[in-house]
Amino acid sequence: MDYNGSDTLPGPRAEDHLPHTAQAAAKIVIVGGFGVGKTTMVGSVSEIRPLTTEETMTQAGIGIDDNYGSESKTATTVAMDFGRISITDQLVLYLFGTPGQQRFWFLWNGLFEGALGAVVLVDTRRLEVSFDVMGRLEERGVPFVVAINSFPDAPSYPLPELRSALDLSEEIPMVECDVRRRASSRDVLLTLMRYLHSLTMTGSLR
Ligand SMILES: Nc1nc2c(ncn2[C@@H]2O[C@H](COP(=O)(O)OP(=O)(O)OP(=O)(O)O)[C@@H](O)[C@H]2O)c(=O)[nH]1
Ligand SMILES: [Mg+2]
Repeated sequence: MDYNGSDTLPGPRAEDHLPHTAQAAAKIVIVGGFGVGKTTMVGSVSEIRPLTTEETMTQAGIGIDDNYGSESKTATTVAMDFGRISITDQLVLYLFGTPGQQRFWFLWNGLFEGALGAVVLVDTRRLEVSFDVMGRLEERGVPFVVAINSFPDAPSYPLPELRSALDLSEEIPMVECDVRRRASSRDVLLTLMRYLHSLTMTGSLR
């Protein structure tokens, strides 16, 4: 077997190494329906090159793949996204984005395993899918925050109206975001961490 050239493989980059101050790590899942921006969020916020498992959506997927008229979307996650962010010097989050197409939802249970919390990404054009998503997290006892990813052509509603439409209880944080922006995605994760901390303080975190 020819191993010529194997020494030219790129080695780990400086940013791939865990900060030496890291003391704790938590697994966080980014979940939501098809095309809400999960892969975009993991990619925008990750400090390591994110792992994606995207496949091109082709004509063959017509009638099988979910489609809601997002003509510009050409790829879809078939297994998971993976990224990492140091949220403080001590705390590192491992981010797992789920596939959004319903035919891959069977993979979610594995991805939820050991997760400390979740971000539910919501597109206001398709609120209905969020009920299934939140229901599954509740079933698995994974606490979550809701982040409304604002697409330009999506209807904009006041957050209290959305909260009521999603039948979301008052204590669950809800924020607006633009997952293409690193700072915005990071703010969502900080909201989740603050929420998890408050649950720990009140003893409600399982
Ligand atoms: N305008 C706008 N476009 C966005 C935003 N977030 C994501 N997009 C675009 O919307 C498309 C969908 O994003 P993805 O990140 O692939 O969505 P996903 O949830 O991972 O999709 P699946 O894995 O197929 O479920 C991409 O073309 C993004 O560039 C946003 O906040 N605003
Ligand atoms: Mg994706």
